Amino acid sequence: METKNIQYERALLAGVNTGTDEQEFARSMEELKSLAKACYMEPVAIVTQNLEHGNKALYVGTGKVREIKEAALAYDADVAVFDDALTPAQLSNLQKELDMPVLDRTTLILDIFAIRAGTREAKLQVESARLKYLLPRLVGMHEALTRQGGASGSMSSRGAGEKKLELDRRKIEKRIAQLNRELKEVSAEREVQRKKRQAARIPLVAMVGYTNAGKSTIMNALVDRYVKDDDKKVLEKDMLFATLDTTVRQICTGNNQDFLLSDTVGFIHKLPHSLIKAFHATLEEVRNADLLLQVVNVSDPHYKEQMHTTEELLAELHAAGLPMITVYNQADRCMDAVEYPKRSGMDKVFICAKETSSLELLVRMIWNGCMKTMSVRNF
Ligand SMILES: Nc1nc2c(ncn2[C@@H]2O[C@H](COP(=O)(O)OP(=O)(O)OP(=O)(O)O)[C@@H](O)[C@H]2O)c(=O)[nH]1
Ligand SMILES: [Mg+2]
Repeated sequence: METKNIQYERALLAGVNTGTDEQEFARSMEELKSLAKACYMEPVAIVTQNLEHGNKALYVGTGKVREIKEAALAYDADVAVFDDALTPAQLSNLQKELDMPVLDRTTLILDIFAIRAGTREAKLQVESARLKYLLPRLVGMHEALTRQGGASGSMSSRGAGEKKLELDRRKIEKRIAQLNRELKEVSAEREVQRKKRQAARIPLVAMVGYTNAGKSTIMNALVDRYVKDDDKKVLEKDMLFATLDTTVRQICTGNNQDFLLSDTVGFIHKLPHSLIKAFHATLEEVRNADLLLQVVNVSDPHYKEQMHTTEELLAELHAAGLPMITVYNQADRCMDAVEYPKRSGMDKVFICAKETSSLELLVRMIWNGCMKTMSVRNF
């Protein structure tokens, strides 16, 4: 990605712990840091508070606002970023009280999605999600969106902010309606593709999981081994939300045991609802799958919480009841290879996406899983 000429904004991060355990809260704040960095911000200070409930008007308590303001001055912060989706009222009040641009976790995620969106469908989905999020917050967002600095791709200077603000609410609504129409067209194209695949009766295996778990790496490794066509590869990278689109590839393992594998956008804790809705079409493959592979980065100390987030999001997508194999990936980073088969079972497998023996084991498990589903469905 282009990184020159980027002016990093100094960000103060703030979060409220409303009863989750300390570790979980610390993880959420760590993740907020990574999100801020991915939006070309430099986190300079962190302010946190334990509250029973988030303050309705200000998200944090009144006294805490003063502390945030002082910290922002002391650390010369350009922007304050809060670890939850702020209500329109909270956003506008905080902006007034702090007298500085205020953003929230959702805006950061939407910003990263906008930076990464490559295909027409992803761009339409992201624009629609951002406008829907912006609409009720127009007044409060104004300060934040017209702020100086930031990445050439951030909400402030990408045009999606200021330009849209010049438009009135009606124009934004009109744009959302137009985006919805265009998305319907793209969705119809996708449906044609899906029907074709269903007619071919090749099982569809959908990878899901937390961002950075290794889904695209597995896709590429299987393409490398069984398809041998570099043009069919996708982007794999150590960054949040490397993948935003769904890619489907036919994996030709021979012996009439081909299957279709889909790689899609990764999940994250507190993924905005507007985004889940906007990515409905992209995630359609997941709902239509014969088998899910939940890819987990087992070397991440927080992998259990990440699995929990993935499972919650699957339920929201109405895909929770589908047959699933849990793929504990990146096992090479935390255990010896001899452990993989010992720990694997009927519906779980430990692998390293970069090792041939792991890939062979994974393919065998996938095919067994498909056979089971297909016999149940009388495929
Ligand atoms: N050591 C090791 N690294 C891995 C393994 N699998 C993936 N990685 C690395 O993990 C990082 C993330 O991999 P991706 O495949 O891009 O992750 P993803 O799940 O597609 O992430 P999103 O697209 O953001 O959802 C990359 O730097 C990979 O090289 C593995 O089995 N072992
Ligand atoms: Mg990916």
